[in-house]
Amino acid sequence: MAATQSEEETAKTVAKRLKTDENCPVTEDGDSTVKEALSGFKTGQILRDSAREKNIFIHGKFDDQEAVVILEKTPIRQDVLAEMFKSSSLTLEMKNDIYSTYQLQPPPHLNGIKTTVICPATEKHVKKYLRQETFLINETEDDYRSITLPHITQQSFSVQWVYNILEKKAEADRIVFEDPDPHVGFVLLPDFKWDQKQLEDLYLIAIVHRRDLKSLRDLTPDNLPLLRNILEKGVEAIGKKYNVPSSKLRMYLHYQPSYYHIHVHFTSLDYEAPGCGVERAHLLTDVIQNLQVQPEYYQKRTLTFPIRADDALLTKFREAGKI
Ligand code: DD3
Repeated sequence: MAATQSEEETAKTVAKRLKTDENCPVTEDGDSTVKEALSGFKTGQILRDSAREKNIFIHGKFDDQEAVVILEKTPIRQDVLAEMFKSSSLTLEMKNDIYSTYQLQPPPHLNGIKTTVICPATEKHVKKYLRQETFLINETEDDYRSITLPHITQQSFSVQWVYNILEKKAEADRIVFEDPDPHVGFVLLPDFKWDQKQLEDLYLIAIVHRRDLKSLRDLTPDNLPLLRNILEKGVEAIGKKYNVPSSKLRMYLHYQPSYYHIHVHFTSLDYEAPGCGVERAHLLTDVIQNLQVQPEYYQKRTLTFPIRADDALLTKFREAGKI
């Protein structure tokens, strides 16, 4: 019964590499390196790719689970050059006068591709990566109350991954700094857009412990101690760990945020992070001052933000005759 045995063997391997109930290639326990973990991925639509950014976003399936896989080549690091030159093979492509081109084959450990897997992925995840036209919305106080707030309540976007971080159920080993205070405390950790291999594209997020603040719109002067705490201790922790001073840090909140649990972005000034433009980013220092000058600033002011053509919120603004 060799066939049965190999089938059993396969089932065991699959069970080992797939975590519990989901047929997604997640490894939590034991070895974090899994061979052929992506071999079960059936490629579907290419959602987006960029030769300049050297990445590709693929919609596909693991068995019957919808998934998005993101592959990205990362920058070449100076500190590995010596080893790279020493242990790579070189294949000539062409030679002409003083000019020649090659394919260099680095050893596997210097040739990694940053990979992100979202599985099971919802339609929202799939849409997120499709290129889309965007529009600006000027959201008044009334618009927020009558259109945006009902929309975010009704959609009930999951922030389970945020709670997992706060409860140390995920990424606990990646935490750079934590202030455990329930009112002004937060967790600072690398955003997963950053592979932490170089400081040029440094990207961390401060996620607050309290769970009652959805976005900028909820901020009042009561939250000034929280915001000042994030500014002060976030800067201090990043200075200590990465030796990057506050004068090289861009600290801001998004409006609209991509998840409705208040958080602050810390990115390197030398890196034009996606979403750091004027149409979406609100500098933490400005937010603090606005609240000092006008207590109801973020409840009263019209806030402008970009929105994708396929976003349901845009439809709601259209239906209300607001654009
Ligand atoms: C997200 C915004 C959210 C797809 C993608 C990202 N940093 C995260 C889960 C864990 C994380 C993040 C949603 C989701 Cl690619 C859908 O981001 C995260 N962990 N930004 C960290 N450290």
